[in-house]
Amino acid sequence: MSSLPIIATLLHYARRTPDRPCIVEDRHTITYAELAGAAAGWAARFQALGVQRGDRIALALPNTPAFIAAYFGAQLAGAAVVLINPQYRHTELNHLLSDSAPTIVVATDDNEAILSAAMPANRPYVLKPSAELCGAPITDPTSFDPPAAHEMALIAYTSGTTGRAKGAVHTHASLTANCDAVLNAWQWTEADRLLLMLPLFHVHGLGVGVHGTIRSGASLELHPRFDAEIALQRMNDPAITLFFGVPTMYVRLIEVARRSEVPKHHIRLFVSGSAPLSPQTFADFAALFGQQILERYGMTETGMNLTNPYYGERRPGSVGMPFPGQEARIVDRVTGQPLPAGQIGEIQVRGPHLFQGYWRNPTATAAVFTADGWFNTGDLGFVDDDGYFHITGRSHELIISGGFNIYPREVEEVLAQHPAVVECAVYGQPDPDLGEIPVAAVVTNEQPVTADELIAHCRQYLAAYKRPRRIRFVSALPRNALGKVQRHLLAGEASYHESSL
Ligand code: MCA
Ligand code: AMP
Repeated sequence: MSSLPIIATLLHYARRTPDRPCIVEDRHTITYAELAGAAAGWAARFQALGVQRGDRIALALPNTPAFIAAYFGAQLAGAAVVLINPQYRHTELNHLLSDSAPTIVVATDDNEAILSAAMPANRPYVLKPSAELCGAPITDPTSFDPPAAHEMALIAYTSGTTGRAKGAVHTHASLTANCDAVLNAWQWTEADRLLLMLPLFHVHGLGVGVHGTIRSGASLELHPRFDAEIALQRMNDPAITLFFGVPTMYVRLIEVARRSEVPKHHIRLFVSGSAPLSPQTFADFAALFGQQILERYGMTETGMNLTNPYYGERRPGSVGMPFPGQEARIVDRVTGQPLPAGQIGEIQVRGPHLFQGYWRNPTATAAVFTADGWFNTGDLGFVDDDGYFHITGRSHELIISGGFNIYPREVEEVLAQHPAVVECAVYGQPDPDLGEIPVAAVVTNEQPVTADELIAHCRQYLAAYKRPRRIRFVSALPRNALGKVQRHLLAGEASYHESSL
């Protein structure tokens, strides 16, 4: 099974252990044979709609078994999947659809934003509530040739510093390499069941949660989204052995467990990633749940890069060491030369898990790879004397709120379209629940406008998590001698030119 695509692993288990549970959702259990059959049903449907090898199929679906079946069905038909947050609005959708140019867009019948944004060329396929749990009839998967390892499997969009999202292209080989490193490091076996409450449209939920489950022949319990109370209830089930979350989820689990009670759980591994886990949350969780959270570090372009050990010391505030088969180092940001332990520089990673490049964007791809194959993550950090990596910051202006990424420029462009806004700057402010929240400093003209109106304006054009949680009306933005806005000053000095508006 060494470098087989994940879809081929699914077909393998469907033959070998057809009746083994794969997805548990609500009161339904979907076996390996049923998921593979439904994926084949989707593949047949996509082919009937004219999908060719190498085409793109966009999925804008909520967390349902149909998402997972359509995902593997698209790959079985030879297409690459484009992941779309079903909450995206026109600004985000227009860019994603015109850039990835999918042949088909799959969305639910209530998602008006995507159904109206899809152009005739990317025909919307409307998923209506269907009698089949996985959204397609069970079909014989042996009539399809699984894709080859080098073929394109996934395009996951990740915002660039310019504010325009770029599609990170993964082949089947990079996804499999990623998955095998994770299985090995975290001792994932077919006896495991993952409580999966992360969104499937990001690499965390899909590339780690779903791929890891299928690749190890294990099972997952799928939820529409995270809810701390439901999570605590479900942890009572002895079948559940794994939980993966972003730090906000752990903050909320602690908060609810303190108010109610800590469940008697059988979870052998709690993993945190996508944003920094505070040592306080690590300690509080260990005291309450009797388990140390394993923190790891990943990226859409690379999948998983660094992990604290499964056996051995899980060091709070550290993201651990490279996964098996991968390399990581710290380099000087100017010279690109490796730095000794203790010195802060840029984190670079290398290995078979890396993406192929940005979709139709060789310039952006060239900018992030060195000649000898190292990927510049844009994250800053250092290695301590024991080889544990620590992240200290980012070289770009990303805000991570609840594990969702927000690029200031994208929000600023939308705010600037409001007739009352003269100029604005968006920056991150620490938040005990979400890690960071986006705040906008806004200079307005004489037209009266309230903070609520500006926030509502952003909600109209962008996914809700990107809306500024606070608007500061200021008389001017801090700029350096070159006229560039100094976001760090806004972030550090709450009273900067605060006006009385
Ligand atoms: C929340 N929202 C969602 C979801 N969760 N939209 C779609 N799918 C979801 N699963 C919406 C909310 O409805 C809300 O919109 C808006 O986002 C902001 O929510 P907020 O008030 O901030 O909080 P929340 O709704 O309580 O959600 C907190 C959360 C959520 C549960 C922690 O942020 C979450 O699921 N985060 C996980 C993100 C993730 O998986 N990131 C991985 C990317 P409205 O106000 O309209 O209701 S990084 C990655 O993949 C790399 C590889 C890595 O290292 O992992
Ligand atoms: P994305 O582009 O959505 O894949 O987000 C990747 C970014 O999330 C990384 O570049 C980091 O900045 C951040 N990230 C992921 N895991 C961690 C972690 N454990 N600690 C700190 N930052 C993290």
